[in-house]
Amino acid sequence: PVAPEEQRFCLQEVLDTFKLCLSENEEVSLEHYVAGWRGLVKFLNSLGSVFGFISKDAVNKIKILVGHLDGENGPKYVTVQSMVKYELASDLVDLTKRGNHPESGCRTLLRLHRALRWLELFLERLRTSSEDSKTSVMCAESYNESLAQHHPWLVRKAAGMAFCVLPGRPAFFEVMNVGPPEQVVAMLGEALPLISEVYQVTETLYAQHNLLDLP
Ligand code: 1Q0
Repeated sequence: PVAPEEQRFCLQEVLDTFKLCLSENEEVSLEHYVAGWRGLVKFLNSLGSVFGFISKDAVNKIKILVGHLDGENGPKYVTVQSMVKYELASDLVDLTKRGNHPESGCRTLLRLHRALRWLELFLERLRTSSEDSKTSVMCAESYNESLAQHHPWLVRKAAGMAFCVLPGRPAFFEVMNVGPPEQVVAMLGEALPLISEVYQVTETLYAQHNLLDLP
C-alpha cells in the first residue's frame, strides 16, 4: 500500500517535471513527460471515481510508453525526437490505419499530446478566471476546442457528464495544494509557458513528420 501523502497531488511537483522535460536543444524527455502525466493523473484521481474512465486511459498510455522506455530498445526512447526517428525508420508506426502497431510510441504519445493542449487551454482559463467562474464550463470549453475534435460522440458525452461534477473553483484550487488562490494563480502563470513550450515543440515535430493524424 502506498502512503497517502505519496498519492497527494502537488502542483509544484507537476510544474517541476514539465520544467525538466525540455532540454537546451529543445528535445522533449520522454521520462519526464510521462512523469508529468503521472502527476496529473494523481490530481484526477483525487477528484473522485467519476473520472476513473479518463484516468484509466491515461494510465494505460503511460504504461505503454514506460514499457518502451524500459524495453530492450529503451535508449531509442529517451526523447520524443529519438522515438519518432527510431519508430519511423524501423516501420513501427501504423500511418494510415490501425494494424500491426497499435501500441507505437508515436500514436500513444499523440493522444497525450492532444490532451496537453486541453490542459493548456483549461489552465489558462483557470488562471484568468474570477472567483465565481465555473470550472465545469471552463473545462468543457477547453475540451470542445481541443480533444473533443478527436473523440467520438459517446466519449464526448461521457466527458461532458464528468465535467458537470467537477468541484467549484475554491475546492479545485484547494486540491492543487499550493496555498491561497493568489499563489495558485501565480504558479499557473509560471507553469503555462513551460507546458505550452513542450506542446509546441512536440506539435512542430509531429507536423514535420506528418504524424498528427495517426490512427
Ligand atoms: C479536471 C478534469 C479532467 C478532465 C480531462 C479531460 C479529458 C477528457 C478525456 C475523456 C476521454 C477519456 C476516455 C478515453 C479516450 C480514448 O479513446 C482517447 C483516444 O485513445 P485511443 O487509444 O482510443 O485512440 N484517449 C485520449 O484522448 C487520451 C485522454 C487522456 C486524458 C488525460 C487527462 C488527465 C487529466 C488530468 C487532470 C488535470 C487536472 C488539471 C489541473 C491540474 C493542475 C496542474
